[in-house]
Amino acid sequence: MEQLLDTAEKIRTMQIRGAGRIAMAASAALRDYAEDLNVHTLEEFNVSIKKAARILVDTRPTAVSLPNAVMLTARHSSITMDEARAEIIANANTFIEHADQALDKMGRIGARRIRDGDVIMTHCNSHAALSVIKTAYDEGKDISVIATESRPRRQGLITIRELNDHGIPTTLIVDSAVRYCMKDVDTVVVGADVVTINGALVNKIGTSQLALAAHEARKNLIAVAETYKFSPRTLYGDLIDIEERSTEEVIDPEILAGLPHVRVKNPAFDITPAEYIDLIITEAGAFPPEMAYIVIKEHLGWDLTDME
Ligand code: RUB
Repeated sequence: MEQLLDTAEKIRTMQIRGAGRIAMAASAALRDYAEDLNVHTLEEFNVSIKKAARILVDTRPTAVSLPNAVMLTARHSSITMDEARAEIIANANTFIEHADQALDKMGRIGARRIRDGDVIMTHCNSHAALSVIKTAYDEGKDISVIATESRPRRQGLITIRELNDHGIPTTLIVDSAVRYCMKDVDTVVVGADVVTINGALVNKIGTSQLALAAHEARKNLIAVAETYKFSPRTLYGDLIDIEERSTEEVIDPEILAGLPHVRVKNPAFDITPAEYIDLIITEAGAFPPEMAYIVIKEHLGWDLTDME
């Protein structure tokens, strides 16, 4: 349990972050927990797995990759404890392998949409978006990137380091420079925390501003999302829970304490409607956002009635 709690804490404090990495870490944590779980009956085993799954899912509320990964890992149809344990271990290994391969596949599929000479704008730090950008570059395309800082956690600094290390010419901008710089951009490429049933994209706060500016300037916006970031929950009308993070990420608490009439809001994600998204790149192919339902139904690999 200690190891699982450690992973949960790392996700909560964002030492492990990004929807894909969170999903893989949670799946691995549940696998290791199941492997070491020392109980006597299948019932006890199931109760403990359910509790552990809850701890992981409760760490961050928005990225659906987390509950999807946990559910795909924890489900089993075994009637003995040893079989259930083996099934969960196999589920996790399959999920993690699939997630790893998905990044490569999305890179190759997405890179086809990047032309020689393109200037790409990206936001926050998305392994999926970076896979597309790096693959296009590795294929010999002469591209450059405009990366946003992504306040307040400044994940853009991780992105520029990664792009720099890959040799890709990169310009860092503050988030408020997005619209001003859009004239220089050919394509916007971003990651995803959730793709909803109606093709809306939930991603780092500010993504919808990039989308609005891209739409206004008639530039394409591509979202890159593994199929496990599509949300079957939204099929049942569930609302997406947008994470509100600590105000301390935005302003020094001592300064805030001296401003009794001021309150601070720190939403971590926002929602971009489908009409601002030109294409969603998944490991199963490139889809218009209107096809989100098909992706959920055919590629997520579970029975949707499970969700009821
Ligand atoms: C990260 C973020 C990323 C998506 C996709 O937010 O919004 O764009 O999670 O990332 P945070 P990836 O830093 O708050 O976790 O493509 O790596 O899964």
